[in-house]
Amino acid sequence: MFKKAKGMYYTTVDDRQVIDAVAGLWCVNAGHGREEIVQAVTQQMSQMDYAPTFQMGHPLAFEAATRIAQIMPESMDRIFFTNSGSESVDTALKIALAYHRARGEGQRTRLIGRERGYHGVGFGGISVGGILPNRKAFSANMIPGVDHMPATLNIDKAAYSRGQPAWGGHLADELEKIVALHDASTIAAVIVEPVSGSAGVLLPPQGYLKRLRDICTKHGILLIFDEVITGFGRLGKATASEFFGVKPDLIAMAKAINNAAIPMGAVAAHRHVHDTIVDAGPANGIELFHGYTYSAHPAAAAACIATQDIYEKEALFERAAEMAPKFEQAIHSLKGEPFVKDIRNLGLVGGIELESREGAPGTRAYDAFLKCFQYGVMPRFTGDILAFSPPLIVEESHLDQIFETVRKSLREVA
Ligand code: PXG
Repeated sequence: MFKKAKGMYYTTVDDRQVIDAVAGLWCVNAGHGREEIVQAVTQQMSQMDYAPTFQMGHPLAFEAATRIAQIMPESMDRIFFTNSGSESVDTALKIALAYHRARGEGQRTRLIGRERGYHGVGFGGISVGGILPNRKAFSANMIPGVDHMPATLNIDKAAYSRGQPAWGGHLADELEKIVALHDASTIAAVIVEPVSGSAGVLLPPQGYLKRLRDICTKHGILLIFDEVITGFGRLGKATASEFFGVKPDLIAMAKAINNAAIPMGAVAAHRHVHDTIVDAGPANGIELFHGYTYSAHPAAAAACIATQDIYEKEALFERAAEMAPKFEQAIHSLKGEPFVKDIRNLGLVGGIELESREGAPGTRAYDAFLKCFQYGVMPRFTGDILAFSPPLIVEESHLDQIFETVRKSLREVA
């Protein structure tokens, strides 16, 4: 349990310092305890605690939207605020359905996700997601008409890839097979994480995302990037879309949008998608029946603006890009340590996959995690994968501390 956080470190309830190797939960990209954010939120809470965003509005909502729009890919400047990644995913899926209906193609209701995809825990997110434990208890109640593409990880073909694996671009063609099975006229959208984080750092093979884009464009299907983890500098650019040079129609985000100081998420829509829905709406009526009490909450919006200021002033996205080669070097130095079977990385995200114990999958990474924690480092673990995504303020000395601790921990795990 933690009681304090500052910069790269947490303090536990028993007063130990633990270095944060995963930015909280992939979200505290500017580091902990940023005074600028504290002040902006405090000031806003004393000035105005809450204002509705149904029919009414407040300036910070528009200011925050403008700031987000400025760093989104060109023309993706229509912003819808939510309070979490799960809500952003559901919002993006609904916008996709509304878009097709507005165009007179309301029969396009099918949604395509991917095996091992994580899109939060709403019914939409678990339906398009591919994480078994999140799905099986609710399987009878998934939203209908969903299909899944295969995951892109193949350790036999692409172990120890540095950056994007050379193998696997052809996996995007599986989408063509799904289109052939269901017909494009029934498909509304494809949703993927450009880099998947919580399933254990699964990277897009070279050419894969561009091929998905091309197939979607060819068949009039919207492409949604779930950038809840990749947004706001994780790969060294504002978005993964910018990093890969592939533009989706909708981007779901959350987490680092305001350094996780107050719950907030957002969806960025391409103008064309926004305008299609809004132009088809009734005059003076509501175009999209969707929104949350706390959409663009004043405190969250204040934290968002202060966070964007920090990213800009400290050039943290560029800093992430600068640190990425050092991060790559440090994480790959663990090749050959006990039980390590794969290491993969991109930007400031990395995963170390361990051989599983027979009959007890997940226990080895968990033991390694406990050792690391005991020695003052907090990575993330999922299955037998240790995941790393440090705050973008990370320094070389922190990287040394993180990965030397992991080395020591792995040597002590049976
Ligand atoms: N999409 C992606 C890609 C995510 O990583 C969500 C949506 C949902 O966001 P909310 O804010 O509703 O939780 C996420 C969240 C882990 C872990 O173990 C990852 C997430 C959440 C909790 C645990 O790595 N990512």
